[in-house]
Amino acid sequence: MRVVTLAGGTGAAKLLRGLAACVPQRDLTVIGNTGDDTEIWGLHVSPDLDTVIYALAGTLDAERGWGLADETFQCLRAMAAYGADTWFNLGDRDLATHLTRTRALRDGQSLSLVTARLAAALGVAARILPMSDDPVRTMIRTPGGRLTFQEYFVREKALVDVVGVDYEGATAAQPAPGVLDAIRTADLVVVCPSNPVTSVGPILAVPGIVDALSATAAPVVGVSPIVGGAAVRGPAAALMRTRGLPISPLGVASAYRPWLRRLLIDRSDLACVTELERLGVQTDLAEIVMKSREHETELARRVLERR
Ligand code: FO1
Repeated sequence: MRVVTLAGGTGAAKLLRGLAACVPQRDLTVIGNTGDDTEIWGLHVSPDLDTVIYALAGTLDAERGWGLADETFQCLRAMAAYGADTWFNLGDRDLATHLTRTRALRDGQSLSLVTARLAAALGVAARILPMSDDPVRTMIRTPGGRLTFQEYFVREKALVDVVGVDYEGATAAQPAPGVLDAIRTADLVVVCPSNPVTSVGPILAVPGIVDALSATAAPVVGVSPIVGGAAVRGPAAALMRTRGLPISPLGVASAYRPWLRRLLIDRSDLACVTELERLGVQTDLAEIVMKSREHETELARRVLERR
């Protein structure tokens, strides 16, 4: 069974670990968000791709949900002594990933190629595809000016007001090799419980991807990142508001219409079922907040259920 997933970072990583416990990794394709990519100390950092790779390699830091487990930050401290910006915490071993990626990109390799190399080197058998090899950057419009996603999320701790979100470069971007084909030939497409505006939104903004989602014969199944009127984690609520989306599974379904066939929502959102079904989205109640590995696998099992 070929399972294709659209994925952001931390929330997606948990479900992907669950899916990898249910299907062989080689049957799993991840289309990852690169709108969060950024340059730190001259290095190209792809946080969401790395989070997914580390999760499937079994080396992701479980507490933080990003970076490597048992990481040290000696280089970060040394950079601080030189007066460098240190609001983005690059770990010592994580740096090896960014150094390798940056060198390969400078040598003319595509982001897809270097991503595949990094994943293979870490023993990940799943196919990890960036949404595009072209630069697409999620820019957050605030009353004080535009910020990159990482400036907004990490440096400003998502505490500034948001007036809009742009996917810079998206209209000129092409899907990375294999992305459209993977969607078209999938047996199941899964939209991970990631932020609809800043994690899945940039993927959908790449021309051709929404058309492929609409045309695929595979059911497209989503897992709501919103539970009981709030995001499970992160600033999804504030960002959805800028798009006029209700902060509920209904807002998630609206962002993914008309191609979303089925949505798993938390039991506490039972009240949304009638309206969701009216929108043409089959709805399943589940335990959405993944607090343990068993829980990740259980939710993945529910996602894989045929209806
Ligand atoms: N998130 C933070 O909240 N603070 C950090 O300092 C931070 C560093 C970091 C380094 C490498 C990496 O791959 C991810 C990192 N993240 C950090 C996570 C990242 O900012 C976000 O979780 C994603 O971009 C959102 O999906």
